[in-house]
Amino acid sequence: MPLKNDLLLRTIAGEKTERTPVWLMRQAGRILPEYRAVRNSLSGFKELVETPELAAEVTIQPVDILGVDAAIIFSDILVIPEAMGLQYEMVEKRGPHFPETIKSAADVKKLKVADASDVQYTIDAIKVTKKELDGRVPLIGFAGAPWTIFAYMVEGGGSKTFSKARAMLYTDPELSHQLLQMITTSTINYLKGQVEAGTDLVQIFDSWAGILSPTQYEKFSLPYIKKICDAITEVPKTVFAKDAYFARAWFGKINCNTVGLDWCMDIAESKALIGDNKTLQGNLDPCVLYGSEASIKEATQSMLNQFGPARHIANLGHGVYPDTDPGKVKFFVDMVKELSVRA
Ligand code: 1CP
Repeated sequence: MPLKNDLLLRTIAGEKTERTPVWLMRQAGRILPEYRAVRNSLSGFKELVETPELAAEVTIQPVDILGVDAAIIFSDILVIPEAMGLQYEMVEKRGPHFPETIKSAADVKKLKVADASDVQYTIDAIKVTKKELDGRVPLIGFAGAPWTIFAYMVEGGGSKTFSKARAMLYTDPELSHQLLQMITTSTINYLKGQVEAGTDLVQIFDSWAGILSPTQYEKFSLPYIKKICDAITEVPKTVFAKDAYFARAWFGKINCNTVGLDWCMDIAESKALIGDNKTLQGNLDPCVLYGSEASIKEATQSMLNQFGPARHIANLGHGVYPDTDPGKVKFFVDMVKELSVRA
C-alpha cells in the first residue's frame, strides 16, 4: 500500500519537502474526549491495549481529529517486561505497578527472551490499523530503550530517582548487562514483528536516559540502543533519549535516522553535535500548549526558524500532557502546516 502522505518518510530521507511534517508524542490517548469515551467503556488501560480493533480506533483518532502526519500505535513500552514474564498493572491515575521486581540472579533466571508473538495483541493492532489507515499517513511502531525498561523492571513502577535500578548497575554490573541483553533481544524480536505487521518506522523511547551519568549511559544504555538500531534494517529508526544532553554526539554516529530532542536542548547546539546526516524531531515545551494562540504561534515560528526547512519533524519535546486542550493541540498542528510551507 503506497502512502498518500509520505512527508514524514521523505523528511527522514533528507529530502527538501513542501512543508515540515508534524505529530505529537503521546497523541494517541490522553487528550481526546473521543479516546476517553472508548477507554471509559472498558475495564481499564490494559483491555484497550489488548483489544486490537479498539487500539486501532484510538490510534487513528488523532489522524482524523488533529490532522497529524503520522499515527503511533496505541500500546505501552511495558508490554515487553510482561512478555518476558514480569506482569504489570496499570493503576488508575497513578501509573504502572509491577507486583514482582528484579532483585537477583534468580529473578532474572525466571525471565524469558520474548518473541513478537508474546505481544500478539499489538502486532494484530498494527495490522488492523494499517488496513484502516489505508495509506493515509505512516504508522510509527515503538518500544522502550533497554535501560528504561530495566529501570521499571527493577524499580517496580515510576520513580523520581530510580535509585534501585541505578544501584544495581553498581552492585551487580554483570547481572545488569545480562538483563539488558535479554531486554534488547526481546525488543529486537518485537520491533521486527511490528515492522513485519506493517509499521513504516519505529521509535525507541529512552525516557529515563537523563538520570544516568554519561559514563554509565555509555556502558549501560548506548550499546543496547546501538544493537537495536543495527538489527532493524527494514525501516527508519528514531531515538528519543530524554534529558541526555551528553548523548547527542553519540547518536549522530549510530545507525539511527532521526534523533528526538527535548525542549531544554538548544537546537543550534544539537544540530552541531549530531551533524547533518540525521533528521531531528521536536522540541516544543509541552507547556507552550497551555498558552494563548498568539504565544503558540510565536513559539512554533521560532522553533521552525531554528530547525530550518529540511530534516525536521515538528513535535513536542516530550509527550503531550493529559490536561492539554485538544483545540490548542490542533492549533499547533495547523500552525506548523501553515508556517512551514515552502515554494
Ligand atoms: O489509562 C490510561 O489511559 C493510562 C495512560 C497511558 C497511556 C495512554 C499509559 C500509562 N500509557 C499509555 C500509552 C502509551 N505509552 C503510548 C501510546 C501512544 C500514545 O500515547 O500516543 C506510548 C508511546 C507510551 C510510551 C510510554 N509509556 C513511555 C515512553 C514515553 C514517555 O512519555 O516518556 C513511558 C515512560 C511509559 C510508561 C507509562 N505508561 C503509562 C504511564 C502513566 C507511564 C509513565 C509512568 C511513570 O511516570 O514512570
